[in-house]
Amino acid sequence: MSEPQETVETRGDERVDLLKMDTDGDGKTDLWAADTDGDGKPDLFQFDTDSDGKVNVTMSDLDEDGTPEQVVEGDGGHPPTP
Ligand SMILES: [Ca+2]
Ligand SMILES: [Ca+2]
Ligand SMILES: [Ca+2]
Repeated sequence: MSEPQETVETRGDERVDLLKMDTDGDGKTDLWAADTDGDGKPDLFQFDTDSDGKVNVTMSDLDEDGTPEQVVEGDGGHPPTP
């Protein structure tokens, strides 16, 4: 019943969440900014737009220029750690 999941490329495999935010104040994280290659700069961004705890939009900024190269629906194969 789940739709085929698009995956995004990331710079590395070592996900570290640099930023987690609860933008709507319901107590659940809905914005993640993660560093996947250990250089301390975020390159994976995820948004839970309907606050159900599951990521709706994933963006990967492969060259870290601030503009995401890949944008997919869902978690892009990179579910956030709870
Ligand atoms: Ca929230
Ligand atoms: Ca990085
Ligand atoms: Ca969601």
